[in-house]
Amino acid sequence: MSVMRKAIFPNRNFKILMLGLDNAGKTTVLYKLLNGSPTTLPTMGIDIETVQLTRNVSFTIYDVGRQPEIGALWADGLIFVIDSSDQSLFEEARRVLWQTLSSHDMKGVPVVVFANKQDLPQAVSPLEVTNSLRLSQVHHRQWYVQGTSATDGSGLTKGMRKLRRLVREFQSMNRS
Ligand SMILES: Nc1nc2c(ncn2[C@@H]2O[C@H](COP(=O)(O)OP(=O)(O)O)[C@@H](O)[C@H]2O)c(=O)[nH]1
Ligand SMILES: [Mg+2]
Repeated sequence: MSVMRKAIFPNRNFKILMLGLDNAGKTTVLYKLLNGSPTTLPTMGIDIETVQLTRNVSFTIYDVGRQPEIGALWADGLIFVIDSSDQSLFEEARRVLWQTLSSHDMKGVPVVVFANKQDLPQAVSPLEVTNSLRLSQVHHRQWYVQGTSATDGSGLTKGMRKLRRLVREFQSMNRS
C-alpha cells in the first residue's frame, strides 16, 4: 500500500482536503490509506487531523462544524466523504458540499466524492448519491463519485487515483 501511495502522487507536493459530515468515515479512510506506512500517527480523531500521507502529500481532514476560516480551505484536491447508508443526512451533506465549493479558494478544484459505507445493505448506489448531491449542476470543475467501503478499503485506491488524475489535469490547465 505504501508503494502504491508513492505511485499515486510522485514528485510534487499536494494538499488534499477531506471533508464530510461527522460519522461519514473520514478518519477510517485516512487510517486505511496510512495502513502499512512507517508514519506514526499523531493524536487522531480529536482535533483537525493533518498528516503527511506520503513525503509529498499532506492530508487534512475537517469534520463539518469544525471548519476553519473559509480562507484556510485552500487545497489542490477535495475528497468529500458521505455515508451512503443514511439518506436523512443527504440534504445537510449537499449543503455543506456546495458551500465548500463556493469558496473562492476552491475555485475549479476537482472533487472526488467517496460514496462510503457501500458494504451496508441500506446504502444507496453511487449514482443515487450523485443525484442527491446534485453534482450534475456542478460546473467549471471536474468531479467524480467513487463507491467506497472505508472499513475494508474497497474503492479507496481507485478514488485516490482518480483524484490524482483530476488534480494533474487541473494544474496543467492552470499553468498553460
Ligand atoms: N460499515 C461501514 N462502516 C464504516 C465505514 N466507514 C466508516 N465506518 C464506521 O462509521 C463510523 C464513523 O467513522 P469515522 O471514520 O470515525 O467517521 P468521521 O467522523 O467522518 O471521521 C465508525 O464506526 C466507522 O467504523 C464503511 O465503509 N462501512
Ligand atoms: Mg473523524
